[in-house]
Formats: sequence, structure tokens, C-alpha cells
Amino acid sequence: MKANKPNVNQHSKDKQLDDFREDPQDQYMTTDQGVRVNHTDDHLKAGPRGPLLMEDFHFREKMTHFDHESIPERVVHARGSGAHGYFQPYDDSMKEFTKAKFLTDPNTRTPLFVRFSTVVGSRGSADTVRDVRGFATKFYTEEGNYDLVGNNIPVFFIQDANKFADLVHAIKPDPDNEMPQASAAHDTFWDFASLMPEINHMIMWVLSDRAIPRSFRMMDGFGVHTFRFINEAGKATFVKFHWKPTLGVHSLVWDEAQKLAGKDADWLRRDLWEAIDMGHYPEFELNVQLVPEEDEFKFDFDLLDATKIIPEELVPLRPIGKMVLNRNPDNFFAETEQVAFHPGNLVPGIDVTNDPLLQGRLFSYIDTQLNRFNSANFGEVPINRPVTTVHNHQGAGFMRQTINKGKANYWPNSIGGGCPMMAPGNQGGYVHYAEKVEGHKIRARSESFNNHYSQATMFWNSMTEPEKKHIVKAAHFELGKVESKEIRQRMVGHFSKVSMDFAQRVAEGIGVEVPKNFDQESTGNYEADDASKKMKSGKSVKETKFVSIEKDKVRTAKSRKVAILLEDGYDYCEVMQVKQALKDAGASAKIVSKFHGMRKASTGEEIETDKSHITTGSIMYDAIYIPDGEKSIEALMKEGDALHFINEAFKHGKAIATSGKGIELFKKADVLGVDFADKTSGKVKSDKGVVTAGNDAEAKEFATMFIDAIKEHRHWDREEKMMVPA
Ligand code: HDE
Repeated sequence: MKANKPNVNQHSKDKQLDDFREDPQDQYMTTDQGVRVNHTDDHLKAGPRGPLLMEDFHFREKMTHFDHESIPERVVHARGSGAHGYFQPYDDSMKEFTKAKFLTDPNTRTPLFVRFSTVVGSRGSADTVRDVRGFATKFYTEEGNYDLVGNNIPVFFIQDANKFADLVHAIKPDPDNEMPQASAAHDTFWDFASLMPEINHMIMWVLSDRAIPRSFRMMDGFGVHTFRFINEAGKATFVKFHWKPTLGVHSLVWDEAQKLAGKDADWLRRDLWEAIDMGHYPEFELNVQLVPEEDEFKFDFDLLDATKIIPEELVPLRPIGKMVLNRNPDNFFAETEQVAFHPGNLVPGIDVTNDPLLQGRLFSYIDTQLNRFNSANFGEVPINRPVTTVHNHQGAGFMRQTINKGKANYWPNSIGGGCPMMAPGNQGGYVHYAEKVEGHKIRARSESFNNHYSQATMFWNSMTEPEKKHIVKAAHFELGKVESKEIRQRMVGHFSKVSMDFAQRVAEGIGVEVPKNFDQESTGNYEADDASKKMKSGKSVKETKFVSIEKDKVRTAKSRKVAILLEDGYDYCEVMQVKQALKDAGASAKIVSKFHGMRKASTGEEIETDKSHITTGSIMYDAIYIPDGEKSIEALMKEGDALHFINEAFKHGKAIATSGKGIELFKKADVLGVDFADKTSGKVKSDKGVVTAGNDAEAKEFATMFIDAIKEHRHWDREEKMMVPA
């Protein structure tokens, strides 16, 4: 029998895409018909000042093509950034649970394409807005395409897909004036939220630092829903998917996020692109939480409820393999824009559950692609093609590419020899899990979903104090933008059911009171059923270590960006030493000065400036370093931009370092000020994120201490001190 399974390896997709790539190098320009063009700057006219002639096929073709260049942007997740890579399992330990080969064969590197996105903003909106981030992965497996279409937050706003249109309408810009762009901070969203108790757990995550990631490379990914693994014997196990970045989860601070939206609206996109370009390949470990079918009702929440996580204390993560993103796309439109995901793209060994949110998604994704592509043939677009060959009787339609041979375009047929054939389960045919289902037709949700606050409370209880502060501040911002006091009041009512402490802290910032007895009826139609009865005494936890970014922190300086501020007269030796140490730690350094051009050291050597103050800012770096050097420091002392740079980085909690005369500069920039002076010795002190070397002994440890400070990511102690905001 002829097999339609190629030998898939990490390069299979790249090779396939090669057939579609166009390279203009050393080529003549042609029309779409392949005819060489001899002039493309003027259209064909009746005389040099005359009208266009219809016979100008080149002009008509060029203009027509341009006029039709745009396709509808995604109705949500419109703004995204893509990357190619591969996935490789560590071992075959998942065989016990799934027959999906790409998850169980440690010798196979499955090619894949990932698209990260924001949800609310339009295609041209800023990257650093407060929002959920999409994390969608298309695995081109040897058994067909598998799409894991997830987010960087493990829960969702709503429980039932029928609320999705309402949610998106409420969060998108207002229908009358299209404002605000890419932000939930307006009345319609919070009105909706305040009337939907099921939203509360998600609200906590969205107000947290998770919603302003430092990088797409530094955020988690979650499948969100509970899916099913199916093994060779047909046994099912519930599964939740988690991507964990090897660089750890890190976030921006809100002030920084807002400034970046103006200074570099492409911040996350650029960061991903440059990291891959420089060989800092983003890596994510795929982990799963596995729950045997018989344990379905052992928790105090329903596994089918997408507003709940399974705390890792109850079901620990099992690492199963690693994804590496190692190639930037060649063409944004052809790849990142045209990639079309669908949670129903499944391969044998993975199946869905009855999660009412997931069930609705299974309809929505193909439907929305039809709107984007205006054709059912979008699967033939190069980025969407599987690396397996495709054989079926779907033909015709707009932009059909495949040339199906033969007369038999139906099944069963004898004319075509009964081909293509059906594949039984043991030949790789997809067999749906034979779950027993029965019930009455009813618009209702199980009573087991009617628990809207306990995990929101767990989330709040699990935060460190700095994280709590950020959540409260985020609520002050978001709800502070809400004009209706009634809505603000209602939202604080919900918060009072999450935590009185939280509600009080929010209320005082937005001019409302914490109600004594708040009750808001759910819009869901909850009905008691078997599941809710069985779950009554299920397991739960009050606090979990794994939702806090701070408690679960990965400390590394890898791929961190450091600004070196200097002017003529800096200490060349010191700069070289620190640069080398940063390089060894995997960080990258850029020279920042007032102007572009060559900067001369005190000993005569020259270094070229990478960025001038007008083109950059402290918000674009993770840490800053100012080398010693009398003249350089004197010049920096007179530069408002430099002082602001240092001051702002300090206020954003970043690692900052200097030596010798630079300490005077730090004092002037207000980062070693009164608050930090040791009252008894008079010696200047600060937190561990401010690294100074005043003498030779300190100089020895200087680079190491600076790198340790960078690894910490942020030094939140500073938030305790009273400071004018950056
Ligand atoms: Fe989506 N979602 N979604 N979503 N979603 C789309 O499909 C939808 C949900 C997610 O980079 C759309 O191709 C419904 C959860 C990502 O191309 C659309 C519901 C999760 C992306 C759609 C949800 C996601 C989308 C718009 C509730 C995390 C971007 C464009 C029932 C598990 C994929 C498109 C990309 C995109 C529908 C909820 C993730 C309209 C109906 C939960 C990452 O089909």
C-alpha cells in the first residue's frame, strides 16, 4: 500500500515553503504573466500630458493588485507576530497516555509555526497594551496538522461560547466613536464585567503583571481548556497544556508599557524578531497536567469550566518536550497574516472535551477564516499546508490550487479504485473518543460551574505584596477610566467577594465605597446535575505558589538588553570588561550617547554609539551601566536626557550600575539620594539593584554583582520609597 506519510523532520516545512518562495536577486522585473517589464514609473499615456490608455496592461495589473491587497483583519487577535521552529519530546513517557507520535517520539523534531498576539487591538495597534496575549502553535506533524491555540493566561473571561460576541463587543472600542484602541479601560467593558460574576478570576489575571509581558519569549502559554489524550488502547486521560519559557516569566511595569506604546509600538514584535535574528532562540517547555478520567469529579471546580485552573499543588506539571523558535518568517503577510489556526485541528491521540467554551470555538475558527480568505481553500495557502499529502474530494472554490487527477471526485467509487481509501484507527485514521453523552436539549450550565470567586481569591492570596500593589494600581487605572460611578461601585462589589483587603485598596483609589453585602446574579442559567452533586467535597487549595511571577521566578540574564551610557572620556578598560562579562552571561549591550558617531575613551580608543538619546530611552533596556571616566561623567551630569534615563530606569526597578565618579552622577540623578544614605555612617546605600564600585576591592566583584542584579529582573523594594513617578 502506498503511504501518504513523508519522513517528517524539523526542516520538512521549510523545504515545502521553498517551492513557494520568490527571490528577486539578479532577476528582471516581470508582470504577473512573467513578461519582463521595461519601465514602471509612468503609465502609458496619449502624449506626455495625456490620459491613461486602457491597453496599459502593466498599469492595470499593478494597480488592481494593490487595490485588493488587504484582507479583513482577525476579528480578535488582529495584531500578531510569528516565528518558525520545532518541537522535540524528551522521551517516550507520554506513550502511556497518548498515541500522538509528535509527543512521544524523542527522535522526531516536528516543524511548527507560532503566532503570538494581542487580543483587542487592531492590526496596527501597540504591542505593550494591557491585554491577554495569544499563543497559537501549528505543529506540522507526520499525522497532519495539530493546532494548540492558547493564551498566556490559563483561564478565560466567560464559561460559554455564546457570550463571546458580547464579551468582544464590550471590550473592543465603543461602537459610536471607535475609542479607546486596544484597551479594556472604558465603560462598556467594565459594565459587562460587573454584570458577569464568572469573569472575576480572569479579571485578577488581566489586572496582574501577566497582562503586560516583557517579551513574547518571557511568557507562559496555556491550552486553557481541558483536552483529552487517547492512548493506543483507546483509554482517555484529561490533559491541560502549559508552555513554560526557559527564560522565565517577566513583565513590564505599567508606566513603561504605556511609554513603549508611543516610543516603540512594535516593542514585542521587534524583541522577538531581533532575538531570533541574533541567535537567542526562544525556548518553551511543553508541560502537561494529567487527570485520569475516573478523577473527573475530585476537585471543587469543574474540569470543563475554562474559568478555573487546576492548582499545581493538586496536579503537578509533567514536562514532555521543548519547542525552539529558530527562524523568522520571510514574509509577514504570506506567513504571519495568512496562518489560520483552529482548535479542531487535531491528530490521533488528542481529542476535545465538552467544555462549553471549547465547543463553541470548534465552530468559530473555520467560520472566521472564511471571512478572512473568502474561500474554503485557505488550507492550501503554503503556511497552512500540512507536510503530509492531502487526498480528498474537496475540490473547486475560489483560488483552488491543487490539481486533483481522475474522474472520481466522490466516495464510494469504483472508477477511481475506491481511492482515496478510508484509514482505520490502526492505519492512522482519526477516531473520535467514544464518550457516552445523553441529555435533554436545554440552554443551561451545570451547577458545578456556579463558583465564581474562590479561584479569584486564591489568585489574590497567592500574590506577593509588590504583585498585589500592581494589581491594585491596574484596577485604579482601568476603573479610573470608567465614567459611570455605578459600574465602578458594582465592580468593587465583586472585588469585596474576592477579598475585602483588595476591594478596600481599589475603592479608595476610585472614589467608591466597599458594599457590605454585595450580590450580583449570574447571567448563566445554572442547573443542578450529577456533576455538581459528585463534586461537593472535591479538592481545592487556598493559595498556590505557581500563579505568582515573583515566587516562581527564573533568574537569568540571558538575552537581556543593557544600555551603556557614556560620552567622550570614559574608561575604556572598564567598558570592555563589563561588556565581556555581559556577553558571557548571554546579555547584549548597546552604547547610548547624546549623538550618534564615535566616542573617544580617556586613553584614546574609540567606540561607536549604537543609539542616541533621541532614538531610544531607558524603557528599551533591562538594565543600565555607566562607566567611570571623569570627562564622560561630567558631560553626562549636564545632560538632562542622561539624568532622566538613569532616574527612570531606577524607578522602573531595573538594575543600574556605575563606578568611580559615576556615583556622583547617581546622586545627581536622585538614585542615591537622601532616602538611601546610611544615617550613621553617611555612606550612600541602596537596594541590591543599584551596583556601585567606589574602590578597587568593589571593582573586582562589580560585573558579577551587576549581572546578579539583572537576573533579579526588578527590584521592587524601591516601590516602598516615596518617589515622584518616572
Ligand atoms: Fe479565540 N478566536 N475564541 N480564543 N483565539 C480567534 O480565530 C473564539 C479563546 C485564540 O494567531 C479567531 O483565526 C471564540 C480562548 C488565539 O491566528 C476566532 C472563543 C483562547 C487566537 C476566535 C474564543 C483563544 C484566536 C479570530 C470563545 C485560548 C489567534 C481569528 C468561545 C485558549 C490565533 C481567528 C492566530 C483567534 C474565536 C476564546 C485563543 C474569532 C468563539 C479561550 C491565540 O475564531
